[in-house]
Formats: sequence, structure tokens, C-alpha cells
Amino acid sequence: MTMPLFDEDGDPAPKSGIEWLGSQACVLRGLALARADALLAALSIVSTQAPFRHMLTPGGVTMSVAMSNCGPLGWVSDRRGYRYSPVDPVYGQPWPAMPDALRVLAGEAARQAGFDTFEPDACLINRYEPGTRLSLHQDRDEQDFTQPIVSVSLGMPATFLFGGLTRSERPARVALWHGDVVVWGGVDRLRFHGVAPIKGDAHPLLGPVRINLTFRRAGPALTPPVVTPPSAHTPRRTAPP
Ligand SMILES: O=C(O)CCC(=O)C(=O)O
Ligand SMILES: [Mn+2]
Repeated sequence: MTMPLFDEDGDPAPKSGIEWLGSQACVLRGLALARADALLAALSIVSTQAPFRHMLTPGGVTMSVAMSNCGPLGWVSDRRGYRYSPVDPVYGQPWPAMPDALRVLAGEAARQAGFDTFEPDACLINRYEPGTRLSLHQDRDEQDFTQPIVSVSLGMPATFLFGGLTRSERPARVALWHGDVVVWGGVDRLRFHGVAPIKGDAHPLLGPVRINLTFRRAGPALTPPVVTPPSAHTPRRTAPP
């Protein structure tokens, strides 16, 4: 089997470098490539603990993309709506811990994109098969929009749709390859985005599958450490006799 080498316009896959999609949004080409084996090994353990499942939209439609999560919080959808939960609703257990290989990559990607203090507490794992897609949406179930989104692509290539702050703005079509990482935050944090139907050749490592890891800070904002005023440390003086 050969690697797919060209995108839908016939352009070759870029292997490295940074491409800006907005003033605070970029693709880090190939950043995850050298550690793909470690990421896939970690994911295989996660998915035995929290197997992929097709969630229901609040409207009762089964999603075509299969999903799982790792980290303290996991994104879930059902008839009650979209939300983050510390517990996998299928098994009633906490989600598997976020493997170090994933957490470290997310932090590095965020730093390269200009976000120095990203500490994800959620990693949504999406599994696409040929023909599946993700319609245009904003990521807005998180509490802290000052933190970016970091999104890692593995397996089959995809066309990422990156729109504006309104649904009506026509999205750019960005080819994403095995190992690419997209980061968007700051003024670009709430841009609409999605994935066009997956098509093309099976991937040599993963077969007819695309895996996407989306890292987020879903819970409360990171608060600066509380500094106790020095007077609170001073031992209380007893009154002179
Ligand atoms: O698969 C992707 O590249 C994007 C995934 C995404 O936007 C999401 O899970 O919210
Ligand atoms: Mn999204």
C-alpha cells in the first residue's frame, strides 16, 4: 500500500512547517508524525477501557463519527444535550487518564502556536470511516474560551473546513494529513469548523480510518495560585503581661 501523496487539488502533502489559517489559528505540519506509533499504542489502551461508540444528537440522530474520550472530562451527547462529564455514561466509570504522550504533544503544539499555558483536561477521540463527516460547528461547550483547541490528525487524509465566526461565512478547505496538528484560539477560538466526507485510499498504518484527537480545556479556567499575604504567616503575638 502507498501513502496518499496528494490532496483533492493534486497538491503534495507538506511534511513540516507552520501554515497560518488566521491570526491565532495554524496548521503545524507533521508535528505528530515522529510519535505516531506511541500515540497509537496509547490510544489502543484507551479504547479498550472506553470503547468507541456512536453517540446520539439531542435531536435523536446517531452520529456517523464514532467517539471516545480520555482525561478528567469527556465530551458526551445524548437526548439531554451536549456536555462534558467526568464519567463515561456507558460504563459508569471515570474516563481513562490522558496518556502522557498525548498531553505532552498537545502542550507543545499549543506553545508553537503561541499559547504558552495550555493544560488540557479533555481529549475527545473521533474515529471517521470513509463517507463520514462532521458538519460545521463551533466548540463552545467549554467554560474557558481563553484556552485554545488542539486537534491532531492520524490516518486517512481529510479536508478540514475552517470558517468564520458566523455559520454563513464560506469555510476555507484545508487538506490535513497523518501527523498534522491544527491549533485555534484567541480571536479565532470560536470559528466554525468541520470535516468534509472522508474519501481516498486506506492509510498504510491505520487502514480505512481517520483518527482525530481534539484537546480542550473544558472545565474551569486555570486560576493563578493564591498568594497568602505575609501578615497571615506572622505568629500571633500574645499581649504583654
Ligand atoms: O476531526 C477533526 O479534524 C475536527 C474534530 C472537531 O472539530 C470536534 O471534534 O469538535
Ligand atoms: Mn470542533
